[in-house]
Amino acid sequence: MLALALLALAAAPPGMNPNAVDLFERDPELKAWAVARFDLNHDGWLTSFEAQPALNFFKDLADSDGNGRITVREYSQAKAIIAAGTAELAAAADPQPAPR
Ligand SMILES: [Ca+2]
Ligand SMILES: [Ca+2]
Repeated sequence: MLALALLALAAAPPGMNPNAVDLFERDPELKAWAVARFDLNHDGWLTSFEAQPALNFFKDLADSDGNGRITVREYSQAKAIIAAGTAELAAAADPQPAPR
């Protein structure tokens, strides 16, 4: 498990946000959501690879005015949406391929 995670980190392309995992480590509620949706190998842990689409999804969801920055207000609104379970609706509009 650990070896696999390290391999994934080592193989991460340079364009990835290295803080993606940190965001979820800092916020247990957000992490629970991200692990439920984006933990591709179901090991209960998000690698940088897995956290990246989660971060991108969260940014799309949270950045309601589309200015590329997440304010504290946008962050808490996005968390409210996630908590309400309506993130699934936004996911349907996301072009990212979902597992069937
Ligand atoms: Ca995983
Ligand atoms: Ca914004």
